[in-house]
Amino acid sequence: MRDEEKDQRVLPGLPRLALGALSGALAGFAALAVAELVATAVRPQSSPVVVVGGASIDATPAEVKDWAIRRFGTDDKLVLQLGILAVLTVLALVLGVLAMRFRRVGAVGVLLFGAVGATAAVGRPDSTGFTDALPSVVGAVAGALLLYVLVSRLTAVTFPLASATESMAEEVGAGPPTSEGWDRRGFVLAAASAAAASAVVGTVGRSLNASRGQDAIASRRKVVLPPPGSPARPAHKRAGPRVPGISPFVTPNDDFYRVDTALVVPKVDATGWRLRIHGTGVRRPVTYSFDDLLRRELIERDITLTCVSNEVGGPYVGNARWTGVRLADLLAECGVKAPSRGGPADQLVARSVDGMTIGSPVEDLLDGRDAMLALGMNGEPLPFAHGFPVRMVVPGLYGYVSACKWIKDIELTTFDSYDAYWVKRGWARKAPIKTESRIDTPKPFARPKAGTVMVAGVAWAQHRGIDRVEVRIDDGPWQEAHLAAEDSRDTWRQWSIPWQASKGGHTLTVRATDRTGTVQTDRRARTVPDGASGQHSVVVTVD
Ligand SMILES: Nc1nc2c(c(=O)[nH]1)N[C@H]1C(S)=C(S)[C@@H](COP(=O)(O)O)O[C@H]1N2
Ligand SMILES: [Mo]
Repeated sequence: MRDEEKDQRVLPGLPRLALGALSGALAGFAALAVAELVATAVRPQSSPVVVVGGASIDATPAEVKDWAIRRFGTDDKLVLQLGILAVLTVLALVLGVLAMRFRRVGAVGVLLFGAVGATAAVGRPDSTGFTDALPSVVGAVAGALLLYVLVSRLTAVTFPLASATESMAEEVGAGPPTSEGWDRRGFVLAAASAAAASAVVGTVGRSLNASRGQDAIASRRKVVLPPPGSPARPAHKRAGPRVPGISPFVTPNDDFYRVDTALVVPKVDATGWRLRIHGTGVRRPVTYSFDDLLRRELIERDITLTCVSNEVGGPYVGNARWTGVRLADLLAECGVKAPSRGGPADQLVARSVDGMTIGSPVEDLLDGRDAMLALGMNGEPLPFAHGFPVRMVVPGLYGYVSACKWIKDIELTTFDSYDAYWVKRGWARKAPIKTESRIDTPKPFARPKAGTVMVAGVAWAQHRGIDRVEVRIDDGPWQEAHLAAEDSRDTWRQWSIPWQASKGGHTLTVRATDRTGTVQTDRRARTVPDGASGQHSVVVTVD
């Protein structure tokens, strides 16, 4: 009698498939749990979901990634990981069903997923070598073994010896030794203990991984930022409009938008951190420690950061008081010259500990603007999510071409010879921030009462400065809004205008004019390749 006929007889169709699928799911769960535990010994970034997630982020076309950032915001990473888990679950269920028919194929399938994870792990730009493959490999072996064991219980009446099972096929055909014809007790026992063990192993692994980085946390706690030699303008000089609902001039660190590709926030120990500056036209390559930078004169500047993925009216813009060292000084000390003064390098490529590459025009960095290596954000050391210990901040350039977080290396090169991470994925090589304005209040679809309604928001054109903001009600004339005193041309400006609101539906539209005289265009452009344009409108109903 052929194997599958025997199996069908001992356990009827549907429950048989369901139990096979369950075995697959348990095997997948066990594989991930074991991998998580192994990752604690390697590094949290080597866990399969993280490496496969990272590889998918890198492989995602600009349009899709941009959509994900817009659609899910800072939750995009959570959504991605849940998506990967969902796909893995489906595949595990299928493998389980397959394994009922072809026991070895199921196990080999699990191992193949391990190979995919291992390949992704070793191929990550921040990979530390073949050890990164260990979590995927060990996890897959554990999963494959478990699947084999479970399916054996389902398809063989006499376990544990699979070979014995085969040789006894005749016997089995002659009459199953148990009333159900499959090792129900053995299966339930194996499945339940595997599930319990996986839950424990996975939980322990997760919490160990989450508690990693204590040295980095301690090193951050120890940082004392000396008073800046060159302080920012005093805050009292810029009494902004106090309108409820308007963005505060300074965005608190906890509210500051976060956009990056890191599925695990890098926790860098400042004590061991080094920054190397080298490359084309660097006459004296140097390496700085964190203390080297702290000992230099610090500048403190208010600078508004904006993401190229920010849609018109979107949330990916924030203003902070940054403390750091002037990048131009460091470059000058290394002998770097601006291209306009004969320097051979026109692109500065910053590299982070997590393998990000960000390219900025050398000309912009040396034109006198306050491009800096920031160590502090709003009076405290950089939060880990915003680049501790050191990141770049450059007024006037979108984050993806300037604001490298967790920076560790600066290479001078040319735009002709190297495309940085986002450029390879369809974004523009150079991207100055576009003149934009946003209505913060009233919110879309608000229902204010008729009478005086304050319309207010922020406008930005970093490094050019905002000169005027105008608001239009429906198709009426543009009316000039009141602008808060300018802090510097590198920050946004708050604006407000009282509106005598009459009952009914209204559309409010805002536009800014920058100091070059450029009026914010009403021509809508998508975020890819160099930033969205258009005017922000809000529709409200006045009661
Ligand atoms: N290492 C690293 N640095 C990075 C990124 C990243 O993905 N990785 N994203 C950049 C982008 S696109 C932006 S807009 C800013 C956002 O900085 P924030 O998260 O501190 O607001 O960081 C930039 N620096
Ligand atoms: Mo960005």
